[in-house]
Amino acid sequence: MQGIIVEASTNLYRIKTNEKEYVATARGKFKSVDLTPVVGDIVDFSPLEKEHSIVENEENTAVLEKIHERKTYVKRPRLANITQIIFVLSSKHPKPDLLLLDKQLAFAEFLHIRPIIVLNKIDLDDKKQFMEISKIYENIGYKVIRTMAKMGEGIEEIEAILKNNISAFSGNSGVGKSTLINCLFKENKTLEGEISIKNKRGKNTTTDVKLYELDNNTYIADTPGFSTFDIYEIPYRDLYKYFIEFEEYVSNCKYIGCSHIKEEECGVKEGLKDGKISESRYNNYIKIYNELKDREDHKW
Ligand SMILES: Nc1nc2c(ncn2[C@@H]2O[C@H](COP(=O)(O)OP(=O)(O)OP(=O)(O)O)[C@@H](O)[C@H]2O)c(=O)[nH]1
Ligand SMILES: [Mg+2]
Ligand SMILES: [Zn+2]
Repeated sequence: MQGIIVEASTNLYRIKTNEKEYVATARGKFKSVDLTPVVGDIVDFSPLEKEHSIVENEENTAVLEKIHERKTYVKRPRLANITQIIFVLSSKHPKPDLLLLDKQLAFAEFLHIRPIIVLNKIDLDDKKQFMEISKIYENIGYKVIRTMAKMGEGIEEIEAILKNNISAFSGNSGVGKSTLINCLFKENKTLEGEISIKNKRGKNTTTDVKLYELDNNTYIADTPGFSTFDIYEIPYRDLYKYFIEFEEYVSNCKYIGCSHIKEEECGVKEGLKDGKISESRYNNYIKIYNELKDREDHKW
């Protein structure tokens, strides 16, 4: 049988199929191939007869047989096969952190995970600065959704984008991630009264990630957010590749291996001068580049 791991603890995995849930062990064989099952993994498993049950008080137990090839993999928190990261910013209180956003966007591109941007709390933004931010990122081709989570506004659009995906939310504390997720579960008729992410969270003492099923084939990872620590995996010379709008200008650079910072006749800098590349994005590129370079230089 085939299912998806929605929860993992020490050598115990909760697997979900369309019909029911199983609790499975992995036995020793996965250790030998240096492959530990993680939340999000699609797995093959064999259900066990009740009398062979390996877990007390569990109806459906099983043994994990095989992990399917992962489409994506995130180390912190450990998650396989997520297809989207929803980056949540608030227009005000706290103010939008575009450096963090650009860092996380680059990291998502590096991991081949689709980024979606949510600008929340637009009700507090009387100067409508969220319009500027929307424009910067929509021009590049990113999807930007504007919401007022507290009032339940804009939730349908998020719901639509989540469909048939495994998504995780990320963003600074206080931007409204929990408020958004609670709205999503409230509006979902099939889950009414059945699941409360809040209650589940209260009971959950582990820091492990879980997947919550919002709808058929639609999951949300319950995570406090993504660590930007692992962004150091990106070699600084490659960073420009993950600023997706730079690509079409790079071919105009005179020097091979142009860093797009100090060089003359740089296509990216020309794009900036012509107003095709946003100053905020370019400045954050330099900041992140220097951060990555410092880190790499100090490794030795
Ligand atoms: N005015 C306004 N307030 C909002 C909106 N959405 C959320 N809030 C409020 O912002 C505060 C923080 O929201 P949370 O959902 O707890 O934020 P979070 O991102 O989960 O924060 P952490 O769990 O600390 O990471 C709460 O008091 C919410 O009621 C909104 O659209 N407008
Ligand atoms: Mg929260
Ligand atoms: Zn250049």
